[in-house]
Amino acid sequence: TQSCNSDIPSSSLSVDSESLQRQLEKDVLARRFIKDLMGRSGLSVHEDAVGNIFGRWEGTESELPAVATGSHIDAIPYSGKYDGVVGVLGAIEAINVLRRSGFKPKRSLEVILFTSEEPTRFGISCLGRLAGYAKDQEDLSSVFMKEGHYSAFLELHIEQGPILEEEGISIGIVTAIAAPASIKVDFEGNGGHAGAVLMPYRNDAGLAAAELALAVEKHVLDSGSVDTVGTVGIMELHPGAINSIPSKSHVEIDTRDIDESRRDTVIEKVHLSAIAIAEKRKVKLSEFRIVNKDPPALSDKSVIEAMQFASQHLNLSHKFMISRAYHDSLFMARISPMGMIFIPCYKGYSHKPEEHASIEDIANGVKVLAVTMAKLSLK
Ligand code: HGY
Ligand code: MN
Ligand code: MN
Ligand code: MN
Repeated sequence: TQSCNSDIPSSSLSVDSESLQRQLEKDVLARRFIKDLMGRSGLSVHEDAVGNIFGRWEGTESELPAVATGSHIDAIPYSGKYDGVVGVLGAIEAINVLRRSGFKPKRSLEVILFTSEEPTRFGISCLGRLAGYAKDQEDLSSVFMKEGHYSAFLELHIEQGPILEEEGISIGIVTAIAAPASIKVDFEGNGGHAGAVLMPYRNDAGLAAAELALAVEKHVLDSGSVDTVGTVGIMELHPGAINSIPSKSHVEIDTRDIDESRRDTVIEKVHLSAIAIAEKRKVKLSEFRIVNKDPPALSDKSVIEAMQFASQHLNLSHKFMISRAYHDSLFMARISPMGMIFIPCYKGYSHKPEEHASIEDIANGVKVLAVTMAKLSLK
């Protein structure tokens, strides 16, 4: 049956901004807190073998694939408290909004807290889907979701860029997510005494790392597009003493682009540079490991239309845009029609303590998420 829009909650939805703001502050209590919130929202809660947490609101036709939404609550060091968290607490509040409005889901609605989206803890991002750390294979297979498991997957997230705030637009409707890749590189040299070893006799692993970092910048800038980015966020020198020539260096590189082949060209050039630098400086290139090299993801047309309907229904300004950050949605797009809802954040800041989103913008995002889920649930 076609969902008639009269079943969609009216635009006078009520978001409990007070408690949502408080929840954002309290987020540090982490998963237990989230499971407790899910329970209080009447969701039935279960956890899988890698710690993804699912809260489910059974629909009237619960045998149909559910509509899911979610994000992450883990963060990188010295960062903010909105990246990911808005998409988990906001999703639970969207369920509360629908319940308060008297909405009855046809397809079940599921809120997901994904384990370890950030690469900080385990050196690889979005662990909750692609690789598990369950105690054995049998458990791990229980983690994988099959294509069609959900009828749609949505993620509410801060933009982590300046566009919405600069243009005074309330909602970003994400059409694509850029393709991320990460590389780990190790150089080894002889090291030695910083005073006693004259320059001609050195093979300094630290300078090899420094030269590679500049090579990353050069290859990225030479890509021919401003959409290509590259970052050396980690550079470790061993033994890390002012008066000892680095005998080892460890470099971690993040490079992305909305064009996958352009990104892959950068990776190839960086690899050639690492080999050339090792030769020139007589150090050993002991590791050049591509940790991940993911394709971009496109949002699904029907989900985009539902997000656009919701923004119009709520009379909120909105624009189509791409996400240069990756998200749990990048991987969920491989098994389900995907869509992301962006809200503005302060000066576009993210992955730093100044990250901030106003509770008004968060409430707008929650309402758009609620109406989008309602529309997709009645499909
Ligand atoms: O790095 C990213 O794009 C995400 O915030 N983990
Ligand atoms: Mn992040
Ligand atoms: Mn995030
Ligand atoms: Mn290494």
